Amino acid sequence: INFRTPSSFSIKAVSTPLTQDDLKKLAADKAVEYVKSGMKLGLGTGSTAAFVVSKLGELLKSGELTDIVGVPTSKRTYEQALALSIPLATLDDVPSLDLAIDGADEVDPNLDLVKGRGGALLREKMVEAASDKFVVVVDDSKLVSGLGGSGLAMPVEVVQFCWKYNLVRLQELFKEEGCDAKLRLDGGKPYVTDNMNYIVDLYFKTPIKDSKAAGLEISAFEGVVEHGLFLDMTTAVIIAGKTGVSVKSK
Ligand code: ABF
Repeated sequence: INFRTPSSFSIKAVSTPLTQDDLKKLAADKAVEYVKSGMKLGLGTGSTAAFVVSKLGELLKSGELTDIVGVPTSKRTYEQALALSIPLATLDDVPSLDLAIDGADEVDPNLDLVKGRGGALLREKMVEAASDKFVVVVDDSKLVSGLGGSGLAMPVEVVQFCWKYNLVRLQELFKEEGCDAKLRLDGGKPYVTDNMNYIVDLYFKTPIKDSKAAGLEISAFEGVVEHGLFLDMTTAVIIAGKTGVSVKSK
């Protein structure tokens, strides 16, 4: 990855204790150093990505960055970027992007990801797949040894029609991993994505054995729109921890 900074470095943490938000902001600020004027950018979703968007807004306002175009990965990010006067487009207008920056829910040693606990997985995957480089910003709580190994959800976006049928099929598919599948709820009602679909969250007792095969099998189900396994997409991961910020790239 040809960034303005070296591919591996660390910054000494300041002596005051850092909150989770401080860590997210550190990772976000580091990622924004990779943005250059004139770039077409994928704008991620989630609390870490929100720090990225807000920094981009600041840099545009101060004139340090000019001429960028952002493609948001959710309605939330669209609203945030619009409020910051970041010029916006969609993949219809700008089908190929220079750089996308987004958060993640899990990062494995191969830099493969689980994403979508924030519900924006479909647009995230479309935008990030259309980008030359994809930089992930996380605090170190997101690092796992195997995907699905955090005990938290691996989301699958499904059409509303017969969602229960797909929920059962997904749970069956991962019997060996001790999978529990649940429809995501929001205030007691099904959570509805920006694309008017539902989300089935998969909870694994053990990490997914072969995530590539799993992704293909999930996608083969009719009515599955997208899944939260983001494989072979990452250019670099910026990780903020109590001892500093580091960058991992393949
Ligand atoms: C998006 O936001 C995701 O794909 C992921 O679900 C989530 C991470 O959020 P946060 O940065 O708030 O932990 O990047």
